[in-house]
Order: sequence, then structure tokens, then C-alpha cells
Amino acid sequence: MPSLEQVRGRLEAAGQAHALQFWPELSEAERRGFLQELAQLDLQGLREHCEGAARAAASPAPSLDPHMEPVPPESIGSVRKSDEDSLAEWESEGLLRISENRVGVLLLAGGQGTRLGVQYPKGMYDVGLPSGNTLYQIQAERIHKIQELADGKHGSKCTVPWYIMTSEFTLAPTEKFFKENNYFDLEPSNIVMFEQRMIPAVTFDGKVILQEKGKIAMAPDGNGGLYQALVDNKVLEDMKKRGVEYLHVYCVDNILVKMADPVFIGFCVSKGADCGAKVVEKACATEPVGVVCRVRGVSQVVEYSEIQRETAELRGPGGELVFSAGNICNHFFTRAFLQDVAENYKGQLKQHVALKKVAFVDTCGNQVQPTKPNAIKMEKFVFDVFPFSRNFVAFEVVRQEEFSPLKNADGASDSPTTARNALLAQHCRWARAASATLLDERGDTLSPPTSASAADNPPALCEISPLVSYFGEGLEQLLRGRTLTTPLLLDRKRAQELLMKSSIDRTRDV
Ligand code: UD2
Repeated sequence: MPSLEQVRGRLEAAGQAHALQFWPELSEAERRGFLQELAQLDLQGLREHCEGAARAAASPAPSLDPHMEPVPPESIGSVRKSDEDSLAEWESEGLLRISENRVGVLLLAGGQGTRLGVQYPKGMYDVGLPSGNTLYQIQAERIHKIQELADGKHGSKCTVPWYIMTSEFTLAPTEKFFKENNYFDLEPSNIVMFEQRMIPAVTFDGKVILQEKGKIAMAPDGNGGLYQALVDNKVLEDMKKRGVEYLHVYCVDNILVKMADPVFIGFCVSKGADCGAKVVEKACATEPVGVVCRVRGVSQVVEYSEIQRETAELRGPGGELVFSAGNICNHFFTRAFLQDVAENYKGQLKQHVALKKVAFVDTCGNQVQPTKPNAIKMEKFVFDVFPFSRNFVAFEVVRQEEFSPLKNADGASDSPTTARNALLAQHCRWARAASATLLDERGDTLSPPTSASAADNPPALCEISPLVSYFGEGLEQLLRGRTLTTPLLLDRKRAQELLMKSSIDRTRDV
């Protein structure tokens, strides 16, 4: 570890000597911790980072809007517009690749979840389902099920490894939570957690911020920090060792995420894509999702925070949004493409400026909670590698089946309530499609919601464990012709009971 004097020298050279202002007041233990933290900082690049951040905040990059064009609809694959045969073909292709151990999933879980307002990683959040399952549990169960479906189809015993990118904020609690939950009965060696880098938040005049007298305010480097983190933690080597060639990268908070979605994987593979993104039709012009579009002819995402309102609101002749392909942070990458990015492009990723409120210690040593943004955080975005791909594809999926993100606390959109209701409504649809009748607690038949009533009434409490059904499949044999009282939790045990009952009923019929 470098000495205090060496660190002081480098801080001075970077114009950041103020970081040691309160050194004399620190205890021995605090000094050790702080010195260690400072030693880990890239002190060589610090000046460049701080000056760059201040410059970027003072003169924002020119807007991309004048160069944006929508992706022509015929260039976007679509669940809605494809026939049953194509969908079945893609699914089959995806399941084959999964059964061959060539598919992995990668969770982006380094974010701080500030909007939701919890102090723990978002994946640990329980949105209040009858099962009490957290987002991590739901995701893990979907991995179990997709492995089982691929095994069932191909007679294999396959593994979908789960890579999880965390940050200094989320690694320890995530590890602890997985351990406490016995890794959700997945094989621990198939869960690979790794950490992305942290970078200092910077004031508008380019100074690092003291969050405490012996601590610099640091933040994860954005979900585009993925590419550096893959290299830092030798994740690409791990993928190679396991034979993983295709990766489904997704963000933690979408309760409807189809883990290792075989349809999406199969679509991308059959199109020879090296990079792909799922999109949904935007719900409204101001929905906080990036738009997949072309900029100067090259496919990429323009983030919701960077598109101008007038552009977002542009409408075509039929009244539809011109930029309607909403990014849902579900991406496909080949390992070969990620390797290429790691070797050739990760240094070229754009830096995006976010202005945030960061608590700090002022020069008199007082703790201050700012009421307006006082800090610049530089972030990279995971989708900024799209322009480097040779064959990018977009794939439109149905919102109500695949996208309901948990971003905010209740009372706003994309909340625990909207996420819970989206999942319950989907499971009611699955149960009804399997010819079940659902009753309320008083024994009255629950009729399917009309689009008008769905907005006001929460759906029936009908939850189907991913261990029973991944995406609605296999329910007919359990539910056909049955009348079931809600709340209903169709977990493995209940499914077994229903299966036994079905075979007894069939014997009686004979
Ligand atoms: C993301 C997408 C947006 C849209 C939306 C849909 C990006 C940059 N934006 O916006 O276009 O698709 O999701 O829900 O992808 N994360 C990290 N490390 C970080 C920061 C974030 O791992 O340093 C993770 C975070 O834990 C989450 C994901 O990245 O799983 C997305 O982060 P977010 O929720 O802050 O992104 P949001 O909603 O602004």
C-alpha cells in the first residue's frame, strides 16, 4: 500500500488535496480505511476524470435528436406479428442451445435503487405476492424451470449459469441473501457474482466530494461498467470454460423477465445476430425507457434522459409515436461480440452525465444534505456497445407479458403494486387459458377483466410458481375444467395434488 505522503502527492497533482482536510481528526482505524480506499482509486486518472466530468456538465454533448430515425418496422422482429410456426421454431432453437449448455444469463444488479428508496439490493424486494417471493427468488425459479424444459425436450442435464454484476453497495448483501436462501437450490458454483468499478462523484468545479471526513463519495460507473467488469473479473474466461456462447443480459427489476428466453435467444441466433435488444411499444411519449433507433444510420439506444421532449412526442400519420421502440434492458450478446468489445471498444464507450444530490461534509466539517443537485456522476450505459455490433437485431415483445419494472415506491408508476398486479394478471390469464374457472373468496365466479375494469381493480390473487410453469405452458393438464378459489398459490406441492386428482378423476371416468 502506498504511504500517506505518496497518496498526498498524487492527490495534490490531481488538484484534489482537499480530500485530506480532515485527516488529523480521523482515528487510527479511520485513517487505515481511508488510506486503503484512496490507494485503490485510480489516482493517475483522477485529474482527467474530475476535469472531464466538470467539462461535460458545463457543456453538454450536442443532442442526437436531429440525426435520429426510427428503426423501420420490418427490421424489428416481433412476437405479435410473427406466426405460430416461426415462434415455435425460435423457441425450439433457443431450447436446443440451452440444452447444450451454451446459454447464460447475466443480471445487472449494481444499481442503488434510489428511486425505490430501500437500503438493500432491489432483487431482495418482496412486492407482496401470495408466495412472498422476492425478485431474486422468482428469477432463480425461472432458471430452474427453463433448464428443466430444455432437459425435458432434449434428454439432457443442462445448466444455465447465472452471472450477477454487483457493486460495492450490493455485493455483500446479495451474497448474504443468496447464502441464507441456500442459493435458491441452484448449484452455487453456477452462480458467479462479480463487482463493477466505482468512480468518484465530482462537484461542478471538478472536486471529489467528501461524504464523510474519511470517505470519498463514490458511485458505480453505470451498467455499461459491465464491459470493464467482465475483464477485471475474468468473466469471459469463465464463460469460455463453460462453453457459454450466448448471453441474456437483463436488469434486476422487471418482474416479468423471461430468464434465458428461448424465443429471444432462438430469434437472435437464427438471424446470426451478435447483439440484440428486446423492445416494447412505448406506453406514452414520456415513459422512462430509452428508444431503440438509428442515429446517422447506426442502430443504438437514445436514453429517455437524453431525448428531447419534442422528439419523443413526434407522431406519425396514424397518431402513433414515431420513436416507439422502448428499450426494456433485456439484451442478447454473443460471447465473441463481448470479447471484441472487451479487446477493442470498451475504452470508447460514451460517458453520460447525471446530476445528483450527494450528501457531503463542508469545509467547516458539517454534514450537509443538499436540496438540489450538487454532484456529477459519470455513467456508462450497457447499450452503448450496440453501434459496435456487426449484426444488431431488435425484437418486440408484448408489454403485458414481459415488462413491468419496479422503479418507484407505491403511489407512482412502476411500483410494487403495479409489478405485483402485472404478475397476478398474467397468471390469471394463464389459468383461464388452461380452462380453469376462478372464484373469489365468497365463491362467486371472477370474470376476466375488461380493459376498462383492469385499470381500477387489482387482479385476482392467482399466483403460479415458475417451478410449475415458465410462461403458461403445462397448465392444461393441471387446471382444465377446474374451479379454483382464490387466493390461489399454485406451487409444486399444489400442482402435484392437482395432478393426482386428475389421474383419479380419469380412472373414475373409465
Ligand atoms: C434502464 C434503461 C432504460 C430502460 C429501463 C427499463 C439503461 C442505461 N437504461 O433505465 O433505457 O430500458 O431500464 O426499465 O440501461 N445498474 C448496474 N450498475 C449501475 C447502474 C445500474 O448494474 O451502475 C443496473 C441496475 O441495478 C438495474 C439496471 O442496471 O438492474 C438498470 O438500471 P436503472 O434501473 O437505473 O435504469 P433505468 O430505469 O434508468
